[in-house]
Amino acid sequence: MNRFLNLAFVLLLAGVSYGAEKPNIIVIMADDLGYGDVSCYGATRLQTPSIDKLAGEGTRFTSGYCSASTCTPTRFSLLTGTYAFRQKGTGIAPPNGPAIIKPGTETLPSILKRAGYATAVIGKWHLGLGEPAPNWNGEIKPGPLEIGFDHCYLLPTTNDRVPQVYVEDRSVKNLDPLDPLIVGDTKPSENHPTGLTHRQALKMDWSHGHNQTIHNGISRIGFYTGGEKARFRDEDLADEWVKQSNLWIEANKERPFFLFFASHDIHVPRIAHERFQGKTNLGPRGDCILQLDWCVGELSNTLDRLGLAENTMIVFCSDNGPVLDDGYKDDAVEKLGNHEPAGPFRGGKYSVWEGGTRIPFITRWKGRIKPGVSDQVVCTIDLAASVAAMTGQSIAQDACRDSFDLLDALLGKPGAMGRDHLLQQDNGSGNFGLRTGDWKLVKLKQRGKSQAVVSTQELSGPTGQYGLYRLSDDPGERTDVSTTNPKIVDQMTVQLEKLIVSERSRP
Ligand code: NG6
Ligand code: CA
Repeated sequence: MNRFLNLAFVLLLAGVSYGAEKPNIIVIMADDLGYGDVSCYGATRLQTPSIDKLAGEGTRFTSGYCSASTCTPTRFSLLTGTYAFRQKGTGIAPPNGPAIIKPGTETLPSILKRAGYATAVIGKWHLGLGEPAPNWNGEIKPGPLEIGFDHCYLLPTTNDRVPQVYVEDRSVKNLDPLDPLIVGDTKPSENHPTGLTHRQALKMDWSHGHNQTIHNGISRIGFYTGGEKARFRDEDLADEWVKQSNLWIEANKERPFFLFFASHDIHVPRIAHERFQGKTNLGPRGDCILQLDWCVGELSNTLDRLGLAENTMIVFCSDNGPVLDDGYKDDAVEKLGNHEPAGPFRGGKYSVWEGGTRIPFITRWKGRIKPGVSDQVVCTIDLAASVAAMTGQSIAQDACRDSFDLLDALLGKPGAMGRDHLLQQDNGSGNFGLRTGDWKLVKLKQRGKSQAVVSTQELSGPTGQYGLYRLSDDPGERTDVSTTNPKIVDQMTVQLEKLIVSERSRP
């Protein structure tokens, strides 16, 4: 008895709780990848064998969501477990934007770190760095290392924004102090070449925005000079992140690890490595999907090689729905043909229609998740509470305020329930979607027409501020049934407004 008590005491001190499981966790988040962009979700114009293999070995969700239809708010919610609209300044982050997630915030990585995990983010960050701005030539802080990651290897924002350098832990990699990196939003000198002044020489022309500093033949959002030795080629991003991920996994294979692999594919500018260029008939957008699939295959191979596949849970997802023309002339519209980036859903990036946030969502844990398909509603925002439950960690009441413990549903357990409701937001305009069971309410406060081309279909309605759709009959949200279902509209409007003004929704 005494020996048992001693053992229990030792386990308690070591933070081990009974029933807790600590598999490695890899979250692979694609960028701007739509529900219909991969073959296991219905794409026929290209094949994504590695993503399909994950789906075949795990649970493929047909109602898997990200929280928002743009990048920054989805990533904010993934990491904090809180709806982004609850915090100001969580819209698309600019090149010199400060760290949006404040040090001390409970996050997915901080929970896992407490559970004894090694934690890293490799890939696109887009959640701001530094305070009040990133110190490109010195220590870049706060950043991922202040909110629970042990290691980071980042593209600071998006690759259509300046600068094209890696931030490794707290500094710009390979920066020569004699050639400082200067990033700004005003033109550095009269003769600084831009996408406007040197348009003829660009290797990929812009269609809207994206006409400032040129690097690697592509003009971007924002201006920069210097840091020449630190700059990368767009073509090499995916390879570098796979290489860095493999190194990090190998170095941390003896303990539980959490890797957030944040791919830049298939965000603009869509410049895949030369070996993928022209390999689909969908243009660069399709080629980048192949590159993304290759990354997934490489990471899976690494797990197999190291004998970790049965001890690693992979979550594959996207940060928002698809867009065709997002600022560069890359033939995404012209070569689309019958490819349906959002699958059967309406809208895409920037919208609160299903296409904005319903995404490919796959969980795989070999030997633990029984292969299958689930129609339960799950969201990237739920990973924080779910992995806390899995690893036996408790979360303070005021943290991860909208994250639900959906562990059983995420593990594909038969009969396990997903969410009964989910709020969907855009970049923060005040438009919302609310899915409750089979019903979807949209609140359209703003209807500005953006220059981005999200779909080749022109759909109208609803006529009022609110629209109601029944997803089982009408997954494409074509027919507004609000006038024939006034009670449901009333109930859901009250539910939506409550969710918006309340501080939290986590049970
Ligand atoms: C928009 C950009 C778009 C893309 C988006 C962020 C223009 C005209 N458009 O402002 O190209 O970068 O921001 O995308 O500049 S996200 O996936 O990171 O949210
Ligand atoms: Ca995105």
